[in-house]
Amino acid sequence: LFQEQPQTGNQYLEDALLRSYLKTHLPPKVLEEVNQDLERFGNRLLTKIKLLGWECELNPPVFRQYDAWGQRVDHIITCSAWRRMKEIAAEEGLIAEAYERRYSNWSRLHQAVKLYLFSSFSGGFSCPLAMTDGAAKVIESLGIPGSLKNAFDHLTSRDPKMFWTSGQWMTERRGGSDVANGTKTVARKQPDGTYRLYGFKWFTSAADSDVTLTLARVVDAEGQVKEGSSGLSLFFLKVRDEDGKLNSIQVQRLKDKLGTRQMATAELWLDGAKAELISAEGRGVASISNMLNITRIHNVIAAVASMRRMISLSREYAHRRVAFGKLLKDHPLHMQTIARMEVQTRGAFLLLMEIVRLLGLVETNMASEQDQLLLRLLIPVAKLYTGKQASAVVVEAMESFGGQGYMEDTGLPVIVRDTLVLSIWEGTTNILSLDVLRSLTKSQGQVMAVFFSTVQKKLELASSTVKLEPAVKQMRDAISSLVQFTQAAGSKGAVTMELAARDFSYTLARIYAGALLIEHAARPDASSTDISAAQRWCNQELCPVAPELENSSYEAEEALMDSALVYEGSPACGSRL
Ligand code: UCC
Repeated sequence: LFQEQPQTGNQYLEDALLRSYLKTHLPPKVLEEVNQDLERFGNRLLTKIKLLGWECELNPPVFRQYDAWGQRVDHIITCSAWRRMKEIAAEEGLIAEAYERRYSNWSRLHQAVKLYLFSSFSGGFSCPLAMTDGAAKVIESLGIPGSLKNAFDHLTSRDPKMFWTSGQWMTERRGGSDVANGTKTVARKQPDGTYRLYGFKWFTSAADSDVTLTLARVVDAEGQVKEGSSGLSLFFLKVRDEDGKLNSIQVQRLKDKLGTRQMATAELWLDGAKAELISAEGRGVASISNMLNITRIHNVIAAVASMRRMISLSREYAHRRVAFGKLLKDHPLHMQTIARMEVQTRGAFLLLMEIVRLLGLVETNMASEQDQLLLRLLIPVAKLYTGKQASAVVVEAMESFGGQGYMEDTGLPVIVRDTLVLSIWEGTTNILSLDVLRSLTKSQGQVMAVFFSTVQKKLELASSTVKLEPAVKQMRDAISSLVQFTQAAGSKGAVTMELAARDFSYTLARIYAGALLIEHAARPDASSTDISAAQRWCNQELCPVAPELENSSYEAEEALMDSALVYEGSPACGSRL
């Protein structure tokens, strides 16, 4: 029995939704140029970059701690394909595009689309690019101070010889979520105004990067540090000096990860690493949030890209593979399964485009206050939701290949493994749900007002499209349930909201994506598939937080019962329950 290998072509040309989105939103002149660039890039991905990505998978980084003569060298050896990816990233302007702003507010979207096409072929190089973009963003938001101008130029360069990548060293031994309490690294001020960092960074991705941003606690004149979030400050450092020697950093070991194995993640000892303080003292978390918001958007890019890639392979395979006497594509149940994944991917894709559209407006001073609030809310919503969607879709898509999907050398398990991290790093689903609440609190509820008014406006656009009436009705019902929930939860206090945070965030994601799908389907040149995608999306439970409130899931007694259910029979806490 031999199977035919799925053969996909230029991923830009084959992505109908992407192309119709660009056609709808980009000004004609920008569309013309961007279209040309993406078609060319799609060919380069297909003919060159895809092979390099696979080479990166086959040749993961190796750690060499000592040389032949017993000298400690701590070399992380990466393969030539990985190093070539870095050059390609520069040549293609995968970071530069967003900062040069040659297409004004559309530059960010152009960059995001290129990253989206690149992601599944990048052999894991999307990760350093995410952090590089985040570092450039932090430096730009500081007004590109003189001391960081050189670094900014390197991070945003199109010259492969100049281009630098950045790390983001946030996670210490106590974990990566509770940064405020988990960060033990200290910073000692030097007579020349620089700092020396001492501490242990437990999870540093792309440890072969040129520079990094990291958090530490400044030691005061009495030798004390301030604990908690307000004791953290943000530092910039070069990983190596001019001679290529590590900056008083020791590599303890490389992490043995489930996926993203192409990319070196290391445990690092900082033993006096020379660094520059780049935030106000005690404003480390707020300052690194600029980076986090960018890396979280990259996470969304990767999530949508892996869904799109798996569907692309799956539909192509269905076109070739015969079972039970006919092609898979002629089995309605098989097509129904892929179509359901397609609808999920479309919703996620439009959420991504909305975020980068808004970011582009913010970065060119064209955003209203409402746009800024909406962006603040939608980043964690999209990150947490698409991470979960992607995990489900890629596993389902793997199954659509039968046993072949489980075979390593098809490359499919690699996509699955690499996707599973997307709901973990850059903030887990629950941490991001709490960040959604943080955005509500910080804006005193304004983000919700903007959310409701934006969704309503999008629905109004569809008022004359008869075929969208059922979807619009489902959305209006969901919105009124959400309004009722927010009123009810408001009178119940913080514990209710915390327990509801995940369902609430899912609700926001489903309603907002529903509005985007309806908006896209209400275009004059919308296709029947656009309408169907909107309708099918809206057929799901759009407001999962409402029935759960009805079920009393967020009451204190239910929270106690959660623990009882979890720990029944466990020797750990059994006696206390
Ligand atoms: O590093 C990692 C792996 C690297 C690999 C990267 C690859 C990316 C690949 C992408 C695809 C290929 S993983 C480590 C990830 N760690 C995190 O994401 C951290 C997760 N934890 C959180 O997000 C927490 O919620 C914290 C750390 C933000 C909580 O800290 P605090 O100090 O308790 O939070 P506060 O006190 O609420 O917030 C402190 C300040 C506030 O500002 P002010 O003081 O002005 O009121 C907040 O409003 O920070 C502000 N802030 C934010 N601002 C906090 N979060 C945000 C935000 N998201 N946006 C804007």
